[in-house]
Amino acid sequence: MISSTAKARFITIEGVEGVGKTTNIQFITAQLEKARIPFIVTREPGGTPVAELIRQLLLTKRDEHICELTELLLIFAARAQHIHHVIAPALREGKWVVCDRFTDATYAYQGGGRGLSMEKIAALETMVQGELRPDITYILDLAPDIGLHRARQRGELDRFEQEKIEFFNRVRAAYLARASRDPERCVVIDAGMALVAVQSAIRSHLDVIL
Ligand code: T5A
Repeated sequence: MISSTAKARFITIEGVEGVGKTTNIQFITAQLEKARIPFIVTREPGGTPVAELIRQLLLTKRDEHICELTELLLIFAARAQHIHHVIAPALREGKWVVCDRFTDATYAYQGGGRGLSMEKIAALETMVQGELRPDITYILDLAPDIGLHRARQRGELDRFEQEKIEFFNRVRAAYLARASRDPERCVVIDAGMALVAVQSAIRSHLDVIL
């Protein structure tokens, strides 16, 4: 129920590449500003100088193959750093945190995409995050070929964006599976709609919370 999210302060935004996360985070923060809610905006992987270095390791294509387990551990290493230095302090200070991707991305990309066990991911989630979970997650849902087309228009593709379409189909399916298991937290929005319609859907949800 919406009323149960009245105290929500940790918002994440998720979806496959090029789905409009960055664009819609700007919209979300504009709504928070209007409501005079103190907030920070951050992203994963990244959000601190060290975590941003790990992001570079993860996104840059190299001759040496990064094995699946290394990828998973790097993502959680960056997340531990990010939580310790940025997310937890902001929440303690009463600031809302708006984060571009979080652990749902790990379940979707490393679990769905790479095929790592969800149990292994859940064990790391508990180790790194303790009780910390997002209060609201907007999952922007879009056919991966459309999102990748948008991403390609920006130029060079990163290590993930070079994956085959089947990889992204599994990522999308994993996001939707998580949303159906946790409908109170996850708000699925059709990101194939015009931007104004996507933002209207986000605003309808945010208006109730704010
Ligand atoms: N990763 C991350 C993991 O594998 N595991 C993890 O645990 C985590 C946290 C990070 C990569 O790391 C992986 C997943 C990722 O591959 P990223 O930079 O966060 O990469 O993710 P990207 O998806 O690559 O981010 P993008 O910047 O490409 O996409 P956005 O932010 O979703 O899209 P945005 O807002 O830049 O929009 C793209 C274009 O589409 C237009 C925009 O104007 C822009 O030109 N657009 C629309 N056009 C038409 N209609 C709409 N409704 C539109 N919305 C936006």
